[in-house]
Amino acid sequence: MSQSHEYDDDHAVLETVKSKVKPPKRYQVVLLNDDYTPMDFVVEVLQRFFGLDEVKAAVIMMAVHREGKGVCGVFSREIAEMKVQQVNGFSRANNHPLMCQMEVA
Ligand code: TYC
Repeated sequence: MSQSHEYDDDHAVLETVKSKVKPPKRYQVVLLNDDYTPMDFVVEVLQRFFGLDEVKAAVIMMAVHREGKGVCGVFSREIAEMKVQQVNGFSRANNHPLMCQMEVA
């Protein structure tokens, strides 16, 4: 907290208090391209863990495929951590190298 003083028209001392509390950071959950994960599997991941319909999932998958990386969504730190674990766990359980990570938005 930082405090300062001002004076109003009646010369009364007014105290202003500035909060240093910042809004929580937001995190992008990002998928990375690779040469081995099937396109259908990536589309399924985007539908299953990010609630996207098939068309939106396919658009994001193709963007990742072409550009190397793409954002699946933006979340609080806790939710982003959970999504990354879910996606990487599901990919490993299905023997695909698909990589999901988080970045500060
Ligand atoms: N490049 C993969 C292929 O050609 C498809 C793919 C897309 C893999 C997105 C990962 O995050 C990814 N089968």
